[in-house]
Formats: sequence, C-alpha cells, structure tokens
Amino acid sequence: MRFKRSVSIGLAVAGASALGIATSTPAWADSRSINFEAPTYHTGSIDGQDGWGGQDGPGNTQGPINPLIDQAVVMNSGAPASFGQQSWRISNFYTSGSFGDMPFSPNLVNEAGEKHAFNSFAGVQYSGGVRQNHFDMRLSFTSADPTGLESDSYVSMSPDRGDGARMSYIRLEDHPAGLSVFFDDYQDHAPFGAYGTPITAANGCNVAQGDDFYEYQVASGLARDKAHTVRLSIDFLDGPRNDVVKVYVDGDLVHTGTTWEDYYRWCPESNQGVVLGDPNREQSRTVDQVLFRVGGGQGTTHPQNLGKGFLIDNLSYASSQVERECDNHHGDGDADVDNGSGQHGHAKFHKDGCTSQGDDNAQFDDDQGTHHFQSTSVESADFTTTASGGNMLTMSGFGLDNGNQVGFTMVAVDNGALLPATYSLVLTDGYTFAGTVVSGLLSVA
Ligand SMILES: [Ca+2]
Ligand SMILES: [Ca+2]
Ligand SMILES: [Ca+2]
Ligand SMILES: [Ca+2]
Repeated sequence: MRFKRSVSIGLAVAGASALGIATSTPAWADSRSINFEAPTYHTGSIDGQDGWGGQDGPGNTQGPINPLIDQAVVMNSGAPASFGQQSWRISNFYTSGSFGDMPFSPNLVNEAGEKHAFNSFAGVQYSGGVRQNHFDMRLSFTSADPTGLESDSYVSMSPDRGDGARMSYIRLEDHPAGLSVFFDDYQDHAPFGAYGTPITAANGCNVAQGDDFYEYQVASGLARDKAHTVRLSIDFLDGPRNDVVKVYVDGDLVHTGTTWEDYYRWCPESNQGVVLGDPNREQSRTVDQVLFRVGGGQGTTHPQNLGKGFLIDNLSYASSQVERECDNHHGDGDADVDNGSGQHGHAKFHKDGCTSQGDDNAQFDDDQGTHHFQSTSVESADFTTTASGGNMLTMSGFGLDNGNQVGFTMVAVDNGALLPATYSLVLTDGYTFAGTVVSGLLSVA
C-alpha cells in the first residue's frame, strides 16, 4: 500500500472537544520498551536488530530498510543522561516517497484498532493477536547535532500495521530556535461520509467540504541539547469520526485530535481508487508498531545532515483494552410509534454500551408496508442526556431497507414516566420516520 499525503497547513484550531470520552487507566495488554542499549542492540544500522526492519511481508517475513537511509544505533557522547550509552540516530540525509523500505519498529503480539479495522491487504496479514481498543506510544528525542547549525532536519513517526497505512502522525523538526513537533490528523467535515452508496461515502473525502489532512504545530522552541518526550494516546472507537488521539509533549497534553480512520474509510486513494460505500471493503486500519519515515523528496536531498538528525531513545508502545464509561449504558425498544400525522410503525432495537456487540440490533417496519429496515451492523453508538433530562441513544451503522443496503441513524429518547418517548430513523436512501411511542417499551438508561 502506497499513498501520497496532502496536508493543509496552518489550521491550528483544536475544536475536538466533541471527541472527548471518559477512559479509565488502561492495563497494558502488550508492550515493547526499547532503549537501544547493549547487548540487545549493537552500533550500526538498526535493520535486522531486535525485530526492526522494513515493511511486514507474508508469513512473518520483513523487508529490508533502505541502506541509503542515514540511520544507526550510535554510542552516545554528550547526549542527555536519560539516553544511556546508546541511542538510535536518524536523519533526512536521504529521503524518499516510499514506505516499505523505511524503518519499522518490532511488532506487538496484539494489535490495536476498531472492531472492523483491516489488518491485512492482498492476502498479507500485517498485525494480529487479540485486538485491543487503545494504543499508546512514547519516545524521547533530541538533536543529534545540538552545537551545530541545523539545516532543514526532520523525521516523522506513525503508529502503523506494517505496510505504511499510518493511523496517526508526528513530525520532529530541528530549527536554530529549537525543536518543533507537528501532529497531523484526517478530518471529515459535514456533510459526513456514510456507508450505503458511492455518493453517501464520497461525503467523507470531499476537499470542497474541508475533508482533508490537517496539521498542527504542537510544540516549538524546545532546547536542542535536552531530552524531550512526545506521546500519542489513541482510543479507537468503532464507527467513523470518533477516534481520539491525545498528544503530549514533555508530559503536557498539547493537542486532542483524531486518527486517519476516515481517510481509509472514505478516500479512493486508500481503497484501490474507488469507494463504494461498502463496509466490507472500506474500513479503518489496525496498528502494532511504529513507522519512522524520512519523506519529502527523492534521493540525497539533505547531504548536509549526514550523520546528524535526531537521537531517538526510550521508545515504548503498547496496546491495551480500555473499559469505557459508556459501556454501562443500555438501550432497548419494542414499541409502536406514531408520527402525529397518520403514519405508524413498529420499532425494535437493542444496544449495550458504545462498542460493537454481537446482539446490536435496529429494526423498523412502517405500517404502510413500504419499508422494512433491518440493521446488519452498528458502527457507532452514543448515550447522552437531552436538555429536558431525557436519556438519548444515537445509533448509526448500516443495514438493509427492503433488501437494499443503506446507512442508518436511529435516535431514541427515553423521557421517563411523564412524557412519551420519541424515536426517529433516517436512512441514506432518503427514508425518514420520526414520532412518539404510543404503546410498548422504549428504555434508554
Ligand atoms: Ca539508550
Ligand atoms: Ca505489523
Ligand atoms: Ca465531508
Ligand atoms: Ca472510529
């Protein structure tokens, strides 16, 4: 898998508060900690050491790192004390538009990602184990040439499954005024992409709507001769537009954004040139390692940085399963609903928590017999409280309306004993129903 990256620069507005979600402290299910010290690591190219190499291949094979890339485990001299005897140095002496021959860190046993995220492509599995919903990576960095004048020195790093399908992105830059850190995510702006048809899906990858990669400078002016840390804490939530990435620099939360999930879900470039709105072929990706990359040109684009660049150390990353507060909520419905102007229907649904469950269900039949809707998968669910104190469940996903594949959004509000419950269903084929419960059960708690 190869793809180009287009980044819109300069929209340094966080605006991600709607993505906030309560998480408890995760218990690490699987982790790697790498300090590049002997005897595990020896000086010289990191290729082939301790599971480092190029992209994953069939049957646990691994390609080589391009030998032209200027990287090596080095003996430290004058590095921050926390970097120990040895660190890993990488520079952008040589850059390339490629992915597969860039340095990939060792694989975790257990991948992280959404329930439906893809961990393979064209018959090659890039990650596996027991899928987790959280990924955390952190590393320390400093300039490898703090007393010299920098000259356009940079390197990027991304959680990845092993083929360049990056799910997030950090870039370090070295400037005379200090080190800078950048973060990029992909954002689908309204109207949003939805499964159903190529047309509904195209709303997730429309530059005219602002759907694009966005870049944020999250730190600058960091001392070039000191150790700094950058950390990404990623919650993968099932369904579109809801993954949460927290970016920390030197321990401080400096930005909250999202992953690249909707780039993989909605953009033709990441789906063999065509998006059908088909949930079976268009989904997010998993991660189980870290890709370090020196892009931005082809060849020896920065000869002045040979043997310089950045020192990387104390790299650690982990996948884990985080229990979410949302998992305590439930919604159930089996009720007759009336839209107030003569139309009736029967609604059924069941949802436990916010992550996908085997018994998720949304179903609707209108009394006119013109529509029978049955969900096939629930992609996201959210439990909130209305202004008047009702408990609201919003479910979306895909299903069949009279046998035709559609996307759906269902909203059910339990208003307690004094007010009738309300129900609405919107399908991507244009069908909508909204009404109140006249008999039966509708419960959201
Ligand atoms: Ca070290
Ligand atoms: Ca992998
Ligand atoms: Ca959009
Ligand atoms: Ca998601």
